[in-house]
Amino acid sequence: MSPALQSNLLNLIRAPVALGQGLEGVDEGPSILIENGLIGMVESLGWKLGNDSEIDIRNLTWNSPAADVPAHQHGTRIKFPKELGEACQDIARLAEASSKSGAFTLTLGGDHSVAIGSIGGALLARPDLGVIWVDAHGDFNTPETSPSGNIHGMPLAFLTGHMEPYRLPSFQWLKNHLKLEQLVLVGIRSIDPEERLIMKKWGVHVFSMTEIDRFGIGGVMEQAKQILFRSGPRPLHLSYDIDAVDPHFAPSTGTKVRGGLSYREAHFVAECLAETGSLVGMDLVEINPRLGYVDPAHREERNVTVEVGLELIASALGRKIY
Ligand SMILES: [Mn+2]
Repeated sequence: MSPALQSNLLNLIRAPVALGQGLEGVDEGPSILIENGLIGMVESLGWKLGNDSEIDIRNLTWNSPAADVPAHQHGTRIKFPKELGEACQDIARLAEASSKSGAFTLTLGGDHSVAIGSIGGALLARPDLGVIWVDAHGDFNTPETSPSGNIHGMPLAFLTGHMEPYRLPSFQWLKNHLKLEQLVLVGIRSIDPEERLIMKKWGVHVFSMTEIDRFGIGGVMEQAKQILFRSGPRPLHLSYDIDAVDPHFAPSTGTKVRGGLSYREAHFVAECLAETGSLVGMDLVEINPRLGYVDPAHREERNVTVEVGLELIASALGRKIY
């Protein structure tokens, strides 16, 4: 158990949300992880399952009209802000209550938009939360820079308050914003051109694959911890997008980018955060079992991705090699 927690309880939030991106199937992430033994694994590592909640997704349908946010230079609108704002608020209520109770909060996506809820909620309970965002992408788009309008490419713009100027009513519950000293990105290798400009302007702490090549994953994680613990220890949240892992090891995901974390690098990130004793929450998002399922020849791809996802959770929950 992490010393930052008040018990060995782990609360599970199932967030089968897919509207933050364009492919059906990512909403099956929570159920496939659980069918493949998540709860037994969690308990075998010494945790007790507390609340096991699933958010209500009846209003999340692909037929909803895009909200009336004016089209920007790419001609895209932000897609499903009302539906996703409400879903994230449900997640945030659960995450806030879980954080206040001193339990570990594990949120299963769903696409990465769910982290607006899990982290936004955790921030209401712990405003000093540090976040390690592990991802192939920058996830810092705004409606003006986003080529797609998909919210799963924007969660960090929401969480840091850079979406405030767009005044989306369904996200008004998001109160405590992440300061950039509370956030590091790891594993990044695909940033949209204008997204890159705003990330540089704002001074985001980014450890791209280039830094991982240069310093090794051990060196990068030391630097990441130095940033997050600069003014003393703080509780940490790991937001893990499975697409950070190289598609060779985790192919069943919607926006694959080559040149990602190796199997061991992916695990090291989680192991080294577990070792800090400060980890209080984790998201695992963007596993899309359907992408490895439609064609029976790809069954193996789906299986390996789910397996890697389960193993990364185990590493974050304290499983060690030795
Ligand atoms: Mn992401």
